[in-house]
Amino acid sequence: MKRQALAAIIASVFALAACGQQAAEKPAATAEAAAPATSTVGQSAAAETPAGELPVIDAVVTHAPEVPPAIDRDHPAKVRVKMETVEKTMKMADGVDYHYWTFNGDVPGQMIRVREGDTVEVEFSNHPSSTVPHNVDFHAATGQGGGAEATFTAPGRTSTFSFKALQAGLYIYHCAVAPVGMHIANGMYGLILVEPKEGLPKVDKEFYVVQGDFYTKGKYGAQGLQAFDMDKAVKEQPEYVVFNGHVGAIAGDNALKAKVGDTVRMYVGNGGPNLVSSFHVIGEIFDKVYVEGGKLINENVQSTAIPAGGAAIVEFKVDIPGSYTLVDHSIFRAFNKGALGQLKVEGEEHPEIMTKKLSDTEYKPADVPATAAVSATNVSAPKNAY
Ligand SMILES: [Cu+2]
Repeated sequence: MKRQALAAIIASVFALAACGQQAAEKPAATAEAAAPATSTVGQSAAAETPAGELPVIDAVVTHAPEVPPAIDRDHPAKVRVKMETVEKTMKMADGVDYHYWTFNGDVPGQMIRVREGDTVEVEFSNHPSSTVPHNVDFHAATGQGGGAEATFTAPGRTSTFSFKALQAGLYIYHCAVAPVGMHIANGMYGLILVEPKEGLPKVDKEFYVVQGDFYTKGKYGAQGLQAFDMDKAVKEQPEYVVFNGHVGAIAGDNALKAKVGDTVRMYVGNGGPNLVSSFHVIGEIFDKVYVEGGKLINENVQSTAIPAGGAAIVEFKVDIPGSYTLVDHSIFRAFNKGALGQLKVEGEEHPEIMTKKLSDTEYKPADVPATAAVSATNVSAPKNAY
């Protein structure tokens, strides 16, 4: 279980602001009730609570693969988010280290969850040990650089700025200091979910997964501390393509877990910097995909494209037990560069949906001499079988 920051509501501010807010919000609620289908940000803006009068809360943020809890507010708030950029060496794969640049100490950075209409106040600190300035470009923000200019921060400094989450969706955030590609390639990205005002349907399990491509001097698996290779990055030839920053971050002992009958929702981002993901879960069909993390919902999807600097929300009910493998279906990335994760599902078998192997008998087509037939005893399952 990874760290999870708990929500801390500032009670006095909340209570004071809530009183004033009820009076201020009433006209908006009435207006929306009169025309719910056509209500827009622009139409309701005039009646909204000024940012200075909003209740102030600390964001609940989580390290991957955990997801902050669903928002149960029915009103906007000023949500405070603390971000710290830290440059640190971590394990890329067995025997392979990499000097990552991170938001809040891991790749991806912590997941942030706010409500459509919230004001997000960002306190952005760059650790004194950093070698370069960092910043953050929120794709969820509207305005200059997504906040990149406002948050440009030298080592040992803290910057603050705020933005209003105008549009619901699942959005990438990333560092945008030059050379931008290098900062992203070193792991500086994460996801912010802007929940629609009406919330998202309840599900049983939620997971946070972000794909990224990494460019090391040594080839895949070359041991020791690996330096960033700018030439490979420019050529878009990564040695590693991984989920959640490290080979095996969500596989084996770290696999995601669910039970038969659960509805699973995955918030999937792609930090890039270069590759487009063909995200697929082997043995499952996405019942729903919030295409590109937006409002459009597609159904019965096998693989969904997630562009670099983009995201998607996928949902599916798990019907039978098994180990379901998450891949980038540009499949050499999965089996040769690390883009593999696992969702382990336990529960009752349902052979009416899929059986185990029921038989294994000799096959003798008419055009093959009897002596060439293969017996089951001299064939073994391939090592990479999933
Ligand atoms: Cu940076």
